[in-house]
Amino acid sequence: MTTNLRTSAVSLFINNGDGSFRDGSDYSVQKGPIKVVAGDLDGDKDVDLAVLCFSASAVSILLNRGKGSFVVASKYDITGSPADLCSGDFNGDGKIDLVTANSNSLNLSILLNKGNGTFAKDVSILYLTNHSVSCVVILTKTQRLIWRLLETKILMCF
Ligand SMILES: [Ca+2]
Ligand SMILES: [Ca+2]
Repeated sequence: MTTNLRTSAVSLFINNGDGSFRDGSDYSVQKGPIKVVAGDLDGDKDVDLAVLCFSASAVSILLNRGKGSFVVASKYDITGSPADLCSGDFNGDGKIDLVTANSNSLNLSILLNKGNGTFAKDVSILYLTNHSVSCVVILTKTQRLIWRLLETKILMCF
């Protein structure tokens, strides 16, 4: 998968199994895609994709339809110029959630997975110090650190 920053598209290249790849299939997302995270977002045991689109301040969700094809299923607007995207199960319900680091608004946005590939939008925001947030890292084995920090409103600085 490549993100094509100056466009509104990502390109998927399927591995032939010998180190070569089939020609890419393009998928339209929001403007300025910069990062992709992979994981089973809808619980059907195949790998789906979440794409961070910097210029549009949005996350696009691509659900796997099998045999290397995807459908752009939904998008979520994020305030504050999201600069990074990570995944993890932040509330411990077994469903992969998403978090963005927002470089202009100095916070994180959490998208909680409902289990079918749709997300509760911006349900929790952690306000940080006066430093710009450029990346997020999941620090614990349980992947619950950020969620605990949100509940206790501890300030973090990256
Ligand atoms: Ca899936
Ligand atoms: Ca979860």
